[in-house]
Amino acid sequence: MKTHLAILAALGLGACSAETADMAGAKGANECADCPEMIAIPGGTFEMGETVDYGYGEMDGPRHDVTVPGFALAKYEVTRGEYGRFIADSGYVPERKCNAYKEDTKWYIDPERSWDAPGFEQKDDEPVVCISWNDTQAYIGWLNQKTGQNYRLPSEAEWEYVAVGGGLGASGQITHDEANIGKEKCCGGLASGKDRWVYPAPVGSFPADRFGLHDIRGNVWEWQADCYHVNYDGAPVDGSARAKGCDSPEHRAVRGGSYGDAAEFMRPTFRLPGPRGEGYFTVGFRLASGKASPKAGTR
Ligand SMILES: [Ca+2]
Ligand SMILES: [Ca+2]
Repeated sequence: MKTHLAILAALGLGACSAETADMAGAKGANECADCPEMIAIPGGTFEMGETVDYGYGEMDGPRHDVTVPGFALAKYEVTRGEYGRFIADSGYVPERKCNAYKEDTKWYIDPERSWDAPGFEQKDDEPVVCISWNDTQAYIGWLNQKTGQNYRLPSEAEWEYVAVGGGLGASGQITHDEANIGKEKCCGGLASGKDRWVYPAPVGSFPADRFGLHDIRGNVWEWQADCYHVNYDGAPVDGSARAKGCDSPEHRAVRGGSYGDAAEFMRPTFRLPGPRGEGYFTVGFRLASGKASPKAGTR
């Protein structure tokens, strides 16, 4: 996502060691008409993060062991159709602060754009964008009330764990045959090979990873539960989201790159911050559920 969304980056791989899954709360399929399709992810320990320095100081490290309990992650990004049902049912008014860019412009908040008018044509089976982190929380609150489930955003640890263990482009070598990505050089969408999309593709247009998850890489960035901190000093090591001690408490992390980004942004350890009250025309979200309750351990 253009370099301005932030400042930052990283790379790394770690071996996943599968353990007996604690699948408390993990759902393997649709629980109800309004419930998203969830994939059970077995727990394990992996090496998270890698220290990098792009000229702004060290970030995204140190590399450290994290043990992720079994949990469940949605097979697809939340779609525009799903978000639209929430809006129609609840009357919720999303924050209309959608960041976008045009050719040769920097990011700016475009008051004309919103989840239902992101600046390009969209169908209901494409991922919703232009929603803030706060808007994701409103959706999750509504969905939990409606379904009796306990959905949430994934933690950065959970997301990186599946990005590494999913096997798809774990080295960061994602191509247009594997995911909806953008131009090699900054910035914007590009259709090439099996990637026929300049803007978001219908979810599930590309092959699933080893877990059965689609579009972890590319299509749209995905909001994470964690407040943003430049490195992992003081971060939980139990797979839970970082909720305190952040140097940017009003920012939340996004992961995975988008239709408008080059493959280098798809590396498992790559992360960027965004203000929780603003959206981006390249950022959506994905639901998680199941165990990720904080324990005492931190780095
Ligand atoms: Ca594309
Ligand atoms: Ca994605």
